[in-house]
Amino acid sequence: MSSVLQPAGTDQDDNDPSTSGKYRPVSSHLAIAPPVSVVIPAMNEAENLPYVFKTLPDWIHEVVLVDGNSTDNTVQVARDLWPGVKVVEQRGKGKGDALISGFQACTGDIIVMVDADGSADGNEIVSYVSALVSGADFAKGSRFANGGGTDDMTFIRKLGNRVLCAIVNRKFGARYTDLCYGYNAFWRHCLDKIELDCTGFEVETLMNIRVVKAGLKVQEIPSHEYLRIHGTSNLRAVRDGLRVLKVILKERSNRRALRRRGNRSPLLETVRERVS
Ligand SMILES: Nc1nc2c(ncn2[C@@H]2O[C@H](COP(=O)(O)OP(=O)(O)OP(=O)(O)O)[C@@H](O)[C@H]2O)c(=O)[nH]1
Ligand SMILES: [Mg+2]
Repeated sequence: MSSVLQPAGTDQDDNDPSTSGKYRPVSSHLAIAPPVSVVIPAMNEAENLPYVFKTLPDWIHEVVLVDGNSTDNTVQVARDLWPGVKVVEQRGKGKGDALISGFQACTGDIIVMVDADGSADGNEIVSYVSALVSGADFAKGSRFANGGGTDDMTFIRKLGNRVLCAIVNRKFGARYTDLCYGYNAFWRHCLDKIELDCTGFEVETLMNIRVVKAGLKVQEIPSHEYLRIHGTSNLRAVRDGLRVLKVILKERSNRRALRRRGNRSPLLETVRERVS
């Protein structure tokens, strides 16, 4: 049998450090080598964490929980449920700020972002990871792709998401079916290309715009969003919708400015000036 046809994770040369023990089966037909980190932003989610951790696959390399100064026992519950959990105490405020801190603390090659309200099913992580190991840079969850769904969006939020998504598609040449969704995964190297710099719920929109601007390969993954189990949403449709719109307009004007400069980045300009 050719080595190419051998199933990953079996019959490998145990003396070869580049392969031995590296592949882990993640489903009945897939084994992967890259370590997967899961980042969970959590603010007062102690009651929901048991549902979140229950569905996380055991092949995950690490779980990073970013605690937004919770006043309940979110951190203790996380430690009890997942003894190796890495807890990051958030210094700033907002979901965007939490995710940026969480991404920095990750050591995996693949990073998955999962909400802590019980709305995301950890069993879907394998679909995201499959897309990434098959060639995508960014696996973007979508509740409105074929096979996805949501139990947790009001009519107004669906409408807002749809309109904002249409604007992003038109202005940035994307073909997204969902825009403001917190369940996504990507290779760590994407972070260098998208340089996140926002604090609130607009973070997902900013990521979705920047990956398309950076020319990264994006694949949508159908995902089902369940109802938040306990507690109330931290999102406020109008306030956060406006923040999303502001981000879209800002990214659009940055793009225009870049075009006016002939698509030259400031760094490239400096190098050119020095050379000439
Ligand atoms: N660390 C941290 N986590 C936050 C912050 N704001 C929101 N989160 C978390 O981000 C995730 C998403 O927030 P939600 O309030 O569920 O917002 P949403 O999913 O858009 O709204 P729902 O659909 O109503 O649940 C949850 O796990 C929150 O606990 C924050 O400021 N800091
Ligand atoms: Mg939620």
